[in-house]
Amino acid sequence: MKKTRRLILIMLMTFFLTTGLAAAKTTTVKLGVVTKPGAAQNIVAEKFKALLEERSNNAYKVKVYHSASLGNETEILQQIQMGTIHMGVITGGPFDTFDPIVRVINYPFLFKDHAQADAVLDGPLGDEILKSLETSGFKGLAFSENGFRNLTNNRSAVTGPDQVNGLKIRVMSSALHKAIWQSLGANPTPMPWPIYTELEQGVIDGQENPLWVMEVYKFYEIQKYMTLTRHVYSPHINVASLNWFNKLPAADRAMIEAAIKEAAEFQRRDNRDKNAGRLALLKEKGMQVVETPDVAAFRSKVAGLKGMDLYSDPKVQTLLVKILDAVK
Ligand code: EAX
Repeated sequence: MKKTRRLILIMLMTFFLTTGLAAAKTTTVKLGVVTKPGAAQNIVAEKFKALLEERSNNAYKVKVYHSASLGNETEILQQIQMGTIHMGVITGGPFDTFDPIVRVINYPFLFKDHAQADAVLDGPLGDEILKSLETSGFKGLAFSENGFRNLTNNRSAVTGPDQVNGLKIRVMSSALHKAIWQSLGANPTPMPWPIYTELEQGVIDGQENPLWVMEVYKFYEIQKYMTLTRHVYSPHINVASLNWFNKLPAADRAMIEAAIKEAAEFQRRDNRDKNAGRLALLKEKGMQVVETPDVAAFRSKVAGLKGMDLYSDPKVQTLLVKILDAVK
């Protein structure tokens, strides 16, 4: 009898001890995105959450803070630098002020298609960009995508630079994106996401984003014309706070890195698979679409950008030359 009681006691103690330990070991990863459920960034975040929680047997929990509940993309990045947010899936544009090297991938008309973008970003040149982010406190983990950006507006159908002249458009918080649209003759204003109200109220005539944005954010309700300019291939950079990440055990770092890379690849495929359906839907909703604008005319307007101050940092210029060479 005594023996049995002792055994039960030991079993109970073991139970409390192990569950207690397991609870103490759970790490909650705070991940920020500016967009809402269904958006490209959220698809990456949710897939990463599922993969990491499952593979770590819930030792890691991922809490996705979406819809700018932690601030806009610049503010999320600042909090990741400080380590108060652990991870983020953030559009390439706003990285501009943290590390000018990202301007290289946002260079206008750089990639002709997805295969070319993947070859560069998944290769050594992409790694150089991810590595460079460490100087500003980010662990660069993977590239997922917003996609090729297209112009929408309410003033007139745009077939070439002539109709862009004087167009009031919103751009991301990025010196490069502002310079691109100035070179094209527009009147660009940097504003953080979201921008529905500004478009609805007519504060701006237009904006530029990939097809999924026009669908998920219902821009077809408030924007009449769309032109498939594909002027910038817009990646997301999936980052972690470098300080936080470096303190994790090596096996956990590898698990996180593998999970976010897989989530990114999953999302890129998902996004691309849906593009044809999106274009059809946007037309059906009444948007007037120019599918083959005068890209050569747009390109010649932005040709001077690579010699501008924006690219004058030797590290940035060297990488730009390498990437331009790789996509020839
Ligand atoms: O997904 O601010 C922007 O235009 C970005 O593309 C944003 O991430 C929307």
